[in-house]
Amino acid sequence: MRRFVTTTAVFLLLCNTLIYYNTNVEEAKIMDSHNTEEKSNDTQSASIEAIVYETEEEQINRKYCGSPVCKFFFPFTVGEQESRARLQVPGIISMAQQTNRVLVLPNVGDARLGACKPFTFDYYYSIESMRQSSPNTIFITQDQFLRWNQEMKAIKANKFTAKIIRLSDKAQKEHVGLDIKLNIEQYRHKQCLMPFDHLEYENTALDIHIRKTGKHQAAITQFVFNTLRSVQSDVMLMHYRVYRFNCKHPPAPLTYAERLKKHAKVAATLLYPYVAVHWRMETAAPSKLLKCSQNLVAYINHIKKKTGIVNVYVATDYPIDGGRQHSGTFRKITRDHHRAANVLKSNIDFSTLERINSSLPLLNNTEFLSLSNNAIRHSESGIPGILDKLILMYSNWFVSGPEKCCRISSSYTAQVLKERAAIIDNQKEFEEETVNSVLLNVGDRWERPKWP
Ligand SMILES: Nc1nc2c(ncn2[C@@H]2O[C@H](COP(=O)(O)OP(=O)(O)OP(=O)(O)O)[C@@H](O)[C@H]2O)c(=O)[nH]1
Ligand SMILES: [Mg+2]
Repeated sequence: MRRFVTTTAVFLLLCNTLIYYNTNVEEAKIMDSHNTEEKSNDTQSASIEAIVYETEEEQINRKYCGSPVCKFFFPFTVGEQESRARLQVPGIISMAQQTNRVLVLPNVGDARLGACKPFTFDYYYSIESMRQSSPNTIFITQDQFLRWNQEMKAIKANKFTAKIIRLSDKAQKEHVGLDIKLNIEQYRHKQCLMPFDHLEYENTALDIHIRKTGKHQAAITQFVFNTLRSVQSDVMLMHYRVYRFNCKHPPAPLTYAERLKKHAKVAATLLYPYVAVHWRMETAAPSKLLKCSQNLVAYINHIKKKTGIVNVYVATDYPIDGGRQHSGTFRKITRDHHRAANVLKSNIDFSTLERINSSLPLLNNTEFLSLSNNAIRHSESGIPGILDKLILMYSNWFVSGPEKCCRISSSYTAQVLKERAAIIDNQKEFEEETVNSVLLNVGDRWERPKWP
């Protein structure tokens, strides 16, 4: 009899646990299907047996991390604006991989990545494609990390240890600053870490200093990975302040969210065939801008004649349709900027994202709105920046500014060129393709003004 009762109890517990496991995993959509599918049947049945005896805490961990113990890496602020921040993400994924931790993806907004921003990571980027290119890494969003923390608080689990790590690249030689005292409450408040309150924050931070250089990649990377591996805390919270971190075999570049690509394609289809201009004015020499604009007008007229293309699309960080400048770091707009823009406006008939949006209104697009609980603010500058970038990538002809007329080393422009080169490479396979969307060049620069 006793044996019957025990067997029945174990059976019921098993059913219960399986129901809990299934519904919660489905509901939270946390675990990557690829990650789970890859596990063999043997491992699955072994883990089902293990689940039977798991505590509530272990079950919560399994839901978010796929194992009864969670270790997280949360880069809660990534320095620089969108294009440059995007370049950092493969290195950040490597850090999570090297330390065997779940990567918590920070929020985004206004062309920045960080915990203080209003939208989840997938507002800008495809988490799905990250999962496909790094199938053994677990990615969760900041919101999911918060839910994990709240669930742990609700069951009164012991608080989890958390360490602040600051990575910066102003040093002459790699070194670590240990025991850096922080006013942790003030710091958490400033960095929007207050909601993650079921953590035991260490009062000292770990500062990792590296060189800002394109050289010594292997040594710098190893130094960073080794230092991170020495951290024992359950949660590593990183303030990432590095301009460039070149790890040797980085995972695939970050791709934009599918719906953004789709939206940009629809916009491009309205414009085809078109010449696209990128004018990143922020660090141009103001005194050269008038001549730059005159040269741009001449260039556009020449290319229109040469290719027979009539439509022109202009993307720029200058507020070409009024309002605020499109780059958060573009502080000083002078009369020279306005005069240069007026020359372009009065000589060329062109489209811009804002002008196209009157026929493709983003703000009425339910697919777009449904992605976030927060209504899109009209001032959100990241989405227009990404859409402009994609529309430039898809254009038939692309031109950007020459030296002194623009930020010549812009990673924004560089990403347009890189993607165009890839599209052209694939295009060769479809030679009979005569549709309007054929790309005719990778990129050009209009003529720079003469200067003494
Ligand atoms: N809408 C719009 N925004 C732009 C355009 N060009 C630049 N921006 C904005 O300005 C920001 C530029 O910063 P980054 O994306 O870091 O690019 P960058 O500063 O040119 O490149 P780095 O010098 O490598 O940092 C972008 O994130 C956009 O938000 C543009 O043509 N259209
Ligand atoms: Mg930048």
